[in-house]
Amino acid sequence: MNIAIVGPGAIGILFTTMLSKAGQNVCLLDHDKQRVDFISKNGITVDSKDKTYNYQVKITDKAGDLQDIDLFIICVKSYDTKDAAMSIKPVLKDSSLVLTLQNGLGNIEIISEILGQERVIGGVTNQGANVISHGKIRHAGFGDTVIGKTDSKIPAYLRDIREVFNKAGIPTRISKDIRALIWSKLIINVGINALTAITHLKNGQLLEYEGTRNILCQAVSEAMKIVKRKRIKLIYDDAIEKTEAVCEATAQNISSMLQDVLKKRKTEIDYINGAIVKQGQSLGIHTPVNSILMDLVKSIEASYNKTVCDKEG
Ligand code: KPL
Repeated sequence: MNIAIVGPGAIGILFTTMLSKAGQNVCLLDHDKQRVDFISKNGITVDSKDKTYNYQVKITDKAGDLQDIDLFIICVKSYDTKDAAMSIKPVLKDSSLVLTLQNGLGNIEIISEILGQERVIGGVTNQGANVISHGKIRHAGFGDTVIGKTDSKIPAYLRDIREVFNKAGIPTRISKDIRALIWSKLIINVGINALTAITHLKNGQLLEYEGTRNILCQAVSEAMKIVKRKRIKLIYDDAIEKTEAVCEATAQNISSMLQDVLKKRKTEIDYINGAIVKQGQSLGIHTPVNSILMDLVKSIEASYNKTVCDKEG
């Protein structure tokens, strides 16, 4: 399968490497020319549980290089979804499919509007990975990946993608209810991401302290009120239990939002806890804990460029 991965974050790099290693024809699209040159020369290094390996991958900074692509996998941050979709629009062939493996709410809608709903596949991954440096990642958690269509159909190409992913060592299954899938992942991110970004704790450490455990439970419980009102059937029974299980499964992982904060980058807070606050407002459901988490992360972002003394003064 000819695959293009859009977005050089940890998940984009991980999928590029695993799918290339499994013999697929994969190219990574990265807007940063300097990083493209570095990775072209040095390949990708993956630190995994028990081994480290280096792998040569195809990478480009020009969307025009991506010809005859069967599957685009969008791995950019939610606030870059529109730009990513626009950049690949000119190189799509009629049969090209576009899979989003992003966090947060709203990505399927944005991609569908720009590239056409019929080619869009929703997906979530609980693989945990962190960027260590240019071209070097740590594969910290081996969660599952779930894909599905918004119309609940299971066309043959969905099975093909599942097979390609499974053969590459990315455990993947298909769901008929993509909305449930996106919300099921969102709830986990609501419980983990902002809290780790604020406390600088790894996912597993959130369970070690009464305070963080309590806040995690409250943030998830608020989000569950929205889930119930919208009559969304999640893919697990107990949201708090599931979020805690993901903390354990990805215990050593630095969440994507904490990685952003550590690198002083914009976060996806508006698409995660911010999305819960917004939904709560439109449904008349109070979400005070999510609102505080959102305000704290936004304050952290806004004060990136202040020194400690500035902050004190
Ligand atoms: O999706 C994640 C993220 O960091 O964004 C989790 C599942 C929390 C793993 O770190």
